[in-house]
Amino acid sequence: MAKIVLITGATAGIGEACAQLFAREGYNLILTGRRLDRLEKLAAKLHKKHNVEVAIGNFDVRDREQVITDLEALPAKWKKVSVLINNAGLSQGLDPVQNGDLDDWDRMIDTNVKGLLYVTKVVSNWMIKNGSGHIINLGSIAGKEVYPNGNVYCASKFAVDALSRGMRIDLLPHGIKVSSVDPGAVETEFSEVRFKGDKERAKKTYEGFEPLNAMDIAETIWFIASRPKNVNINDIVVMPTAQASATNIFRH
Ligand code: NDP
Ligand code: 8X3
Repeated sequence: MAKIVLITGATAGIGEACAQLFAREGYNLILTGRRLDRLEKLAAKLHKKHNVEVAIGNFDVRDREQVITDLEALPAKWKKVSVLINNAGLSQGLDPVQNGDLDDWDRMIDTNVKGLLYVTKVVSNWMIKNGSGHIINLGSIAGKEVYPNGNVYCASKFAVDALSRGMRIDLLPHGIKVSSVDPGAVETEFSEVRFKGDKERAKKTYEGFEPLNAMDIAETIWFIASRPKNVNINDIVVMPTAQASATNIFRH
């Protein structure tokens, strides 16, 4: 059977681009997300185009019972996952901490930190049984630098950075590689989600410079996943050429 990649948050942006790229490379796919219609459409498209098998996990990563139940319900052949891409994540709001919305904070911490952990717990145990695997976490430049009003989103991505380091130590004896990718500005649905559907404000985020696109990050992830057995890429920070740091973007 072909190798299997499990991608969380495959209904949009970086996760969807990873699904396209790994399918092109012949991987069978487990695609997860909350929007079932998108998962079904993508699964049908990739099966037809690349003749790969696709399983769907239609769950919210914040719901730990559902994460465990849905993943464990997959047939045994799907549990031979070679690569887990912990991509599902979001930012909500961009406010100084004193004005922050508690629900926004919960959503970010529950998704970006706890959701990633729930999926990792299940899949790392499959990988331990299989004696190999590779986990690739989506961090962010926001997990390396704190920027104004980024407070809780940055904290959630600093947590991902810490988890990538911790997972690498704990899983090393089991033959499992752990890597992280930390992008700067990537034009996806990310800003629309951050600004709660305000498309104009979202568009402004990327005005006056050329941001990264989802496939730029998928290609980086593919590079990491396709290294030989003796090579692990711990961490890659990928920025748009026009972005020198989290807060320094050169706009025309
Ligand atoms: P998108 O908004 O385009 O995609 C986010 C994906 O995450 C969607 O597929 C969404 O699926 C899924 N998701 C969000 N919340 C949940 C949830 N509770 N349960 C299950 N799935 C969820 O954003 P990006 O592709 O840009 O973001 C992907 C990752 O990359 C995130 O972790 C983000 O923090 C990180 N990142 C993004 C950057 C950027 O500038 N865009 C830069 C650095 C890092 P659905 O809504 O269907 O559940
Ligand atoms: C997304 C990039 O700079 O908006 O993680 O935090 S940023």
